[in-house]
Amino acid sequence: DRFTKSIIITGGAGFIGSHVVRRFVQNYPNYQIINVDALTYAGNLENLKDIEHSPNYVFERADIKDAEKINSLFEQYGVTDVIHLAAESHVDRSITNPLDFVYTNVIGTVTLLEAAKKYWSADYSSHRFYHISTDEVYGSLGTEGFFTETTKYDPHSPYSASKASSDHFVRAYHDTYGIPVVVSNCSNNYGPNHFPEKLIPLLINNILNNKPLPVYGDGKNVRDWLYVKDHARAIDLIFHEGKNGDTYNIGGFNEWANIDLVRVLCRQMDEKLGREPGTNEKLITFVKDRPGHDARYAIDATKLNKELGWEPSVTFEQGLAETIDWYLANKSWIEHVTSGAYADYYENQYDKR
Ligand code: NAD
Ligand code: TDX
Repeated sequence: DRFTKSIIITGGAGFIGSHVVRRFVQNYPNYQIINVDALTYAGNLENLKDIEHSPNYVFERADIKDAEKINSLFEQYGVTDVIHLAAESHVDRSITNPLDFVYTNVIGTVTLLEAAKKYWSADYSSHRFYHISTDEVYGSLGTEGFFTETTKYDPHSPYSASKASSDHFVRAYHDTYGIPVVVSNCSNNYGPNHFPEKLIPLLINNILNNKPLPVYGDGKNVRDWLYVKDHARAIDLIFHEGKNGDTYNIGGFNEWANIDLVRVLCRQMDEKLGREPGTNEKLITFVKDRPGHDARYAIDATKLNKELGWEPSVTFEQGLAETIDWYLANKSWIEHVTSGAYADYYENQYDKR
C-alpha cells in the first residue's frame, strides 16, 4: 500500500481539527489523512482550502453517531488510527441545548470506539485511538493550585459533563477491551479559524464592528490560554510518543482573568487599527453571568514537558498578535461563518462530485 497509516481525524473542519489535519497532511506524506466531519455550524472546509488537493488527504462528510457510515469508512480505508476531535464545543450552547452534547460527545465517541473494537480486534498493537479532551472536566479551581492528570473529575456544565463522560468511555474501552488509547486534556485554545462565538474571536469581530464587548459577571474568571498551533504540535507528539493508556495535560502556564485579557486585546487592536488609545475599551459591557460559570482553570503540563519534551513555542503576546493579524487579513472568513455562507463552499467543492 501507498500509506503506512490511514488515520481518521474527526472534526477536522473545525477550529483545532483543521490545524491538526494540516499539520499531519503536510508533515506525514506517508500517512493517509481522512477528515471525517459532519459540517455542523462549526465545521468549515474553507479552513483547509490550502491542502484540500493533497494526495494524502480525503474529506468524508459523516456524522460520528452514524455507526453504519463509520463502519463503512473503517472498511473502505482500512483505518489504522483515530484522532478524535469532533464535538459540540461551546459551553453556552450546551446550556440551552444539552442533548446535542450527549448525542455527539458521548454517543458519537462510543460509536467510534465500537468501530475500533470491531475492526482492530485481530491485532490491537498497531493501532491507536487518541481522544482529545478539555481541562473543563476537572471542574473549577480556587485561587491556588493546578489541574494534574490525577485530579478528580468534577464537571459543572453540560458540555464538560459530556466530555467527562466521553473520557470515561475511552478509558473503559482500554481497560475492558484492551483498545490502545491515549487521552489529552487541554486548556483554552485561541488562534486562526476560531469560531466567533468564543471569547477571543468574538471580541475581535465586535471591535472591528464597533459592537459592545460582553464580559460575563465581574470578569474575574480565569482561563489558561494556549495558541492552537502549539496544541496541534502537542497532539502530534502525543499521537506518536504518548504511552498507551496514559493521559497528558496540555497547557502553557498562561492564566488570564477575562477582564485583563479583554483590556490587552482592546489595546493591541487600538494600535493595529490606528485608533486613539482607550477607544476599544469603551466598548466593554458587563453582562449577566454564565450559569455555573467555572471560576478558574489552570493546567499543570509538567508531565508532557518532562516525558515528551513539549513546551509552547510562542508567548501569549506573539500568539495574540498573530491571531489578530489573521482575522484582519481574513475578514471574508468571518463574514462567511457569521452569515452561514461557508455552507456553499461545501456544495461547490464536494457535492458536485
Ligand atoms: P469546533 O466546534 O471548532 O469544531 C468541532 C468540529 O466537529 C466541527 O468541524 C463540526 O462540524 C464537527 N462535528 C460536530 N459534531 C459532529 C458529529 N456529530 N459528527 C461529525 N463531526 C461533528 O471545536 P474545537 O474548538 O476545534 O474543539 C475540538 C475538540 O477539542 C473538541 O473535542 C473539544 O472538546 C476539544 N477542546 C477544545 C478546546 C478549545 O479551547 N476550543 C480546548 C480543549 C479541548
Ligand atoms: O461573550 C463572552 N463573554 C465572556 O465573558 C464569552 C463567549 C465568554 N466569556 C467568558 C466565559 C469564560 O470565562 O470568557 C471565558 C472564555 O469563554 P469561551 O470562549 O466560551 O470558552 P470556555 O467556556 O472557557 O471554553 C473553551 O475552552 C475549553 C472552549 O469553548 C471549550 O471547547 C474548551 O473545552
